[in-house]
Amino acid sequence: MIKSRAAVARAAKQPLEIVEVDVEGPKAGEVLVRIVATGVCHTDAYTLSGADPEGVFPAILGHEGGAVVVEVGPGVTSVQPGDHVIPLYTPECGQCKFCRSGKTNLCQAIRATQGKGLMPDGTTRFSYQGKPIYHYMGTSTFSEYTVLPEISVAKISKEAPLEKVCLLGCGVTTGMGAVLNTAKVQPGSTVAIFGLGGIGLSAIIGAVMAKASRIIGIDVNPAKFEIAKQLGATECINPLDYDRPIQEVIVDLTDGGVDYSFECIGNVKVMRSALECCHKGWGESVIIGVVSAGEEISTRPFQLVTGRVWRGSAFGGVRGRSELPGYVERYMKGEFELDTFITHTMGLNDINKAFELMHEGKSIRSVIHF
Ligand code: NAD
Ligand code: AHE
Ligand code: ZN
Ligand code: ZN
Repeated sequence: MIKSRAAVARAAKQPLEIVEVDVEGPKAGEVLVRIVATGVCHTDAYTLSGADPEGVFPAILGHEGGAVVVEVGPGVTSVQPGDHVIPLYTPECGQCKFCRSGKTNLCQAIRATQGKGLMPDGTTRFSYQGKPIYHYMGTSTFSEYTVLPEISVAKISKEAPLEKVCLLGCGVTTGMGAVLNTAKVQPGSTVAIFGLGGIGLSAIIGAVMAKASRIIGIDVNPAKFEIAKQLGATECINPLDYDRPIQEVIVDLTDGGVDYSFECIGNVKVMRSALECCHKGWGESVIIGVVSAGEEISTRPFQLVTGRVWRGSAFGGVRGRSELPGYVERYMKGEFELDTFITHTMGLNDINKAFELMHEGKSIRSVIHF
């Protein structure tokens, strides 16, 4: 058992509490890692809000980390102490029906226990004053030390700065991957990106890489437009500036609609706009945003009958263990940058500030340094 500084979510809607928790060592097939840095993603705020049907408390949130392996449990062969890893909320076992399908990154080997805040053996490694604390998304990166299944770590180059590439643990990979893997945006395409936070801005980077001809950024917070343009948005629009539905505005701007759209907010009304701004006959809309329990999407089926396609993307369709190290390499070669995303850095004691900045629309990503 070791002590670890951690931000504990005691209950929904309450600020995180910084305490020293107990962490049990890794069991068979598990690894103990030291988190060097972690980003704060909107999904952490979503779960803390109480809207996540899988949200259990008390828990240690966080899923966008950069880490060093400290100890491995029996049977672990693919990593050893000292290795640098990115924790994966989408593991890759390589053996389940999903992994073998070649059609998805959604490995289901440990999905059931992960969704309940437990390790694959049905127990937790965290406790505080003798009472168990739940894991979150299989990662719990808001703790200096955390235990992960071996299939939930991607070994990366030791040269990569963990306090930056932690963002590849969720946000940046999700946005880029949704464009490059899920939608497979073609050169010359027109693209609309709804929501210019960490995910939407990463989708812009993906669209630039895919050589899209027009990249339209949409946000109700115009403070996001400057960074969006810096990263490659060709134009930015604010739905609040118009007195008609934004999908109509985009259809007019693009001679009938865009080839691809991405919803990077988590708003079912915007999901509808994102679908309906797509071009008749072929436009494809990808849902990335995560929505509260009980909410549903709607549109006229005619939208699909007439050729638009609605799909979704988790972790950008990226298979973490086999493909994420390649994203890190591409970053190291300078194919994209991460500095623009890191608008704030802070210590764990100030983690609640990171949530405030996100809700106020003042940050893209806050990175917590341990
Ligand atoms: P964020 O808070 O940084 O950014 C959201 C942006 O949306 C903000 O700029 C905000 O101003 C804008 N916005 C809010 N309401 C809007 C509206 N009605 N119209 C236009 N713009 C609006 O969030 P993020 O970290 O970028 O995450 C975005 C979404 O993606 C969240 O729902 C998050 O849970 C989800 N997410 C999904 C995956 C996945 O794998 N599918 C991964 C990461 C995040
Ligand atoms: N528990 C949530 C699931 C939310 C969700 O869709 N999560 C995304 C990752 S968001 C990262 O910021 C995901 O990967 N989903 C696939 C999965 O298996 O969870 C809910 O709403 O029920
Ligand atoms: Zn995330
Ligand atoms: Zn699998």
